[in-house]
Amino acid sequence: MRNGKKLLILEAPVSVGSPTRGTEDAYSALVSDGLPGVMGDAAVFSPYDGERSAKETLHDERLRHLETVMTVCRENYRRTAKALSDGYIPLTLGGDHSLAMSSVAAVSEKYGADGVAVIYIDAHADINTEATSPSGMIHGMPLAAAMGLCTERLTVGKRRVNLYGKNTYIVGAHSIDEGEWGIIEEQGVHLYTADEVKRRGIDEVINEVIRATEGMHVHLSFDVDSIRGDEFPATGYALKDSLPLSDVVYALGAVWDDVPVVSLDVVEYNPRRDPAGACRDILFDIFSIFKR
Ligand SMILES: [Mn+2]
Repeated sequence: MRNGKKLLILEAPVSVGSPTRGTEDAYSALVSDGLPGVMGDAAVFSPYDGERSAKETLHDERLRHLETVMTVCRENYRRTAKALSDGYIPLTLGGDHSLAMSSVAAVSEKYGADGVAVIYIDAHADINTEATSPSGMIHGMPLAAAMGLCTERLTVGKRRVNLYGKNTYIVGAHSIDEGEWGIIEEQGVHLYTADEVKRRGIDEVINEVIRATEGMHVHLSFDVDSIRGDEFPATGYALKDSLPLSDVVYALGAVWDDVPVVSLDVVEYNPRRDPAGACRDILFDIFSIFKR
C-alpha cells in the first residue's frame, strides 16, 4: 500500500482482441485460486459489471471483433477513471492487451497527456494501426490507438490523443512488425528491445527508464508474454526470445519501488494453458510486488 492508496483490481474480460480464447477468465481464475488472500489489505477487487464479451463480432478484417473489444474498453475506461477519482491505484486485470488503450485514456484524462508516461513491458510493440497490422488483431494496436494514430473507431474516452511517443517506454519487445518500426521512429518512442536488455542488463536499462520518467505520472502496462515462454507458457504467444522471468520481476519491482505508478495493466494470462497452476503461482509472486 503506497501513500495509503490501495489497488483496485478491475476485471476486464476480453480476449477477442487476440487470436486466443481464455484470457477473459484470468480474473475469475486468479480470484478463485486465492489472489485476494495474496493481496490482503493492499487491494480491493472489482468484478466486471458490464456486458460480457465472449461473442465474436467480426465485421472488419482490419479491426477484428471491434465492437466486442470496444464494449469492454469503454467500460474499463469508465471504471479506471472512477477508481482514480476515488483515490485508488487501478489495476486492469485482462484480458488481452487491447485494454491498455482504455486504462491509458483514463489516466491521461486525469493528469493530461503531457504529464503521463507509459512503461510498457511486452514481447511486442503493440503499436500497429489498422493499416499496418498484418493480422487485424486489436491487441497489437493499443499504443497507436492511445497516440491517436488509428481510426476514430479505436478512440476511448473524450480525447483522441492520450499519449505521446516521447513519453512511451517499451521494454523487452522482440517481435516487432515491419510497419511498427516506422511508427516507433516517427513518434519518438523509446524502445528497449529484448536484445538490448540482454546486452546491457535489465538493471541498467530499467534505471535509465526510471530516470527518464521522473516527474511524470506513470502507467505500467505488463504483458506476461514479456517472460520467456519456457518459464511462462500460459499465454497466447509463448516466445523463447522473451526476457528471463528474473529480469521481468526485477524490472517490475524496480519500477514499483522507484516510480510513482498511478495505474497498471496485467494482461494476456491464459488460465486454460495453466492446468497445474505454475504460472498462476508466478503471477501471485508478481502481484506481491504491488503490495509493498
Ligand atoms: Mn501486449
